[in-house]
Amino acid sequence: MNLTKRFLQAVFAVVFAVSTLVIAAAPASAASYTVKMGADNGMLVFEPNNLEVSAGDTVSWAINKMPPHNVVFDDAKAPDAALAKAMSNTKMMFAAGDTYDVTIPADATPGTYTYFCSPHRGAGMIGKLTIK
Ligand SMILES: [Cu+2]
Repeated sequence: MNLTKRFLQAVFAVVFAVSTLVIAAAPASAASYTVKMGADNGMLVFEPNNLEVSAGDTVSWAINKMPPHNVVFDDAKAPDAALAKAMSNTKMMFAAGDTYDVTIPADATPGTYTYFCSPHRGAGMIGKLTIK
């Protein structure tokens, strides 16, 4: 076997190994969503305030306008109270661009989970996350 052929075989092996890793790291169906906290016009809302997601998807709540904000799921009304608690971030977020990310677990109980921003709940800063 000449050296060129051996080299090409080695290159092919590396390319195959890397592409396998990339495929394993990024399931084809997973999607990413961003929810703005505070609309561009300064309204105290989540935008969008209604989102439908699947297991494996990631939702990123991002500080946009009128902070502080947080993301608190209403566990009393949730299809799965433990998941609602796990997805909550009661800590206040202040800085523009700060994000809070949640990846929907594979064993998530489907249904609609309602959440709110605790300082702005009364102003209507409420959102819905529906897990399919
Ligand atoms: Cu808020």
